[in-house]
Amino acid sequence: MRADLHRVSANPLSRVRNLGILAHVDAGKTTITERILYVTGMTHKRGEVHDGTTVTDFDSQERDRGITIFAAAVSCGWDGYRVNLIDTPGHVDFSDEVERSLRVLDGAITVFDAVAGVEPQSEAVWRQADRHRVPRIAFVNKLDRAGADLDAAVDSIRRLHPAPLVVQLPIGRENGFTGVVDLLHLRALVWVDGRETADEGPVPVVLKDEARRRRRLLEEAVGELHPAALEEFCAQGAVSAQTLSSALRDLTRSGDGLVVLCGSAYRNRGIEPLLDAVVAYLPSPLDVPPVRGTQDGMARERPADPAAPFAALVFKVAATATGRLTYLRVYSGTLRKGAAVWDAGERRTERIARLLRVHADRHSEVDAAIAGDIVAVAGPKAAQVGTTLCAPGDPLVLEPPVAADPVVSVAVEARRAADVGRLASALARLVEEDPSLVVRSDPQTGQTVLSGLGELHLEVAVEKIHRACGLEVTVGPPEVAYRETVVRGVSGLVYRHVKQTGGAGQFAHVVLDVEPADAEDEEGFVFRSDVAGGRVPREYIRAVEAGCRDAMADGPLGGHPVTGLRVTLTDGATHPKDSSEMAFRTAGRLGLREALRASVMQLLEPVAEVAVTVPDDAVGGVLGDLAARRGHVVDSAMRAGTAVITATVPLAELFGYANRLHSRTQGRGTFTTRPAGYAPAPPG
Ligand SMILES: Nc1nc2c(ncn2[C@@H]2O[C@H](COP(=O)(O)OP(=O)(O)OP(=O)(O)O)[C@@H](O)[C@H]2O)c(=O)[nH]1
Ligand SMILES: [Mg+2]
Repeated sequence: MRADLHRVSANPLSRVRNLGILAHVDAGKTTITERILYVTGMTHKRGEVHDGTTVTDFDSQERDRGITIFAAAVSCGWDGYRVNLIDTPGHVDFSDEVERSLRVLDGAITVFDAVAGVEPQSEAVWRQADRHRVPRIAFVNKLDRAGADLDAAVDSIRRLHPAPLVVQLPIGRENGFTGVVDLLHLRALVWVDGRETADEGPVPVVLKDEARRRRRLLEEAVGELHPAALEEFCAQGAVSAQTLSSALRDLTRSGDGLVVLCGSAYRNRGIEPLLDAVVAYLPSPLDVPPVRGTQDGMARERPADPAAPFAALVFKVAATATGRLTYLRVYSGTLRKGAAVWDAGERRTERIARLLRVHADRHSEVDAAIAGDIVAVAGPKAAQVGTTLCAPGDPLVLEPPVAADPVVSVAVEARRAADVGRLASALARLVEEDPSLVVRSDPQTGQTVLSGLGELHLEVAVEKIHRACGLEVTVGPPEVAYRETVVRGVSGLVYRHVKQTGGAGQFAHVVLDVEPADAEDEEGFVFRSDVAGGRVPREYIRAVEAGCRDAMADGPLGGHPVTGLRVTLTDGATHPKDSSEMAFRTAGRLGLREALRASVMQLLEPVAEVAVTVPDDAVGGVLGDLAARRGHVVDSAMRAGTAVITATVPLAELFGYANRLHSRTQGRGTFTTRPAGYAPAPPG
């Protein structure tokens, strides 16, 4: 079954699959990646997460903590196809890594735990993948676990997708799970311990009826979604394996159906059929729509064609012992070693010194990369995540991934005064590698403040500095990022910005209405102009809007960003000589600032949805503790001696919760969180 990578590398684009593995924390993404590398012959030993021996969790913190923190790319060959794979982290604090990965992927395997089914973070990454329109197949993992139930897991998947199409039937349960019936070809695949590959054979007699029944259900379900399958079903009363397979490919790519497979990564069962499904159903770079970007402000499309001008998106940068590596997804054209490329972000030309095929922390040099490839390059000195590298003669700017807003901050300080400069450059490097981290200096205290997506995110960041540079860092208590919003606005606020101090004067007159925005306005700011009869020219109106955005950076309650408001410019006046865009921008800024001071404002704090899983006997204590943390229980469910309590809790109250839960439940309780937006903070 081992494929020959060299043979694969000569294959055209249709034989490339760029995919990610997505799931809730601990669903088994890294273990699946590890087994894929094993069955494709890329490794000769199966690594384990708990031993710290996997290929993709190679960072020392990942090994110590037993979780994935950084998305890692690996490449392998299967059945004549090249599979570029990104193993992503499941912990919510690292969801920005997932976002950046999703931006450059053509497809994904979403993994579910056969016992827990859909978990909070599986839902979050599912929605993330929806936003990027990434076609997916599902793998229900851990079928060997006590309590594993494929049908129940599939039922919970219906929450995410209305048409799960299960193409396998498990053979044996829990510890006795040995293989699967392939419902397309009605054959059994059984993995015997100690043997490398699956034994293929007829469907076990006891499962024959059930396999036929499920095959029929699959044919009906596919027929309902796919015209060609329906036609065959009506004409012949059945659908052939070949028709099913091509229908499943279409349904996967359109997103109308979700192919579901199952197995146990830990026991190495179900991996080969998963790879077969990846190449059969998930799209190649040629099957996804041409990438879109802008050129001189005009929208442009680029086909995934090696002969087109070169364009690639930077989705990761990493400082390594041998220098800076820039990870690229090539969307069009061909990149050769030694080529000059245009860094559209920094606006400078860079030379590609080395081109590398990525294999987690190891790399092999190649001479060229073509459209559809994921590679790392050495040479570019300043390219940032989200930047486009492109042909100097044909510059294109691809849409960058959107970085999440940081919600938690800590003050950081070098323990030794002599290390201040080193800390500053270490922080700068950190932010470069992870744009969801932000470093700023607090204007009031002069302290350096590091902000990120959660407590763990910041802890990992600080520890990284410590491990990489040997720096001792003092870290302050975590604080959340507040926001301000309008509860009751003002109308007809008049602001006149007039300056006559010799030379050209400044004149701008604006009248503003400010009111709370509708909850659906996701951006948090809506600007409209109602000015009659061209009393204010269009470019000045745009300047007023820009000025309002400036004013939203610091609100009247405590200098926090302002969100959730609608501003209407109702009137204004200009001066024939002294009016300018700058004057109107200033009027917009100072006018809105005054309007906000006159409005009734509300402080908002970030809130998280927490799902706590605890043994029955600890429920009372956990509920009391959540109430003390201003939590609101929204759901609780009991299942086989454990309870899952879902609550919304202010993020500020969740600091240190991991330790608290651990001690309250003698280590038997676990919890996960996900951001749940902002909610009014109590006064004081
Ligand atoms: N019983 C059982 N355990 C498994 C299986 N697959 C993975 N595990 C275990 O589940 C734990 C988590 O596995 P990982 O592969 O690290 O999960 P992950 O999804 O990569 O986790 P994060 O990267 O931290 O989100 C490890 O202890 C694995 O050994 C499986 O099929 N059966
Ligand atoms: Mg992992």
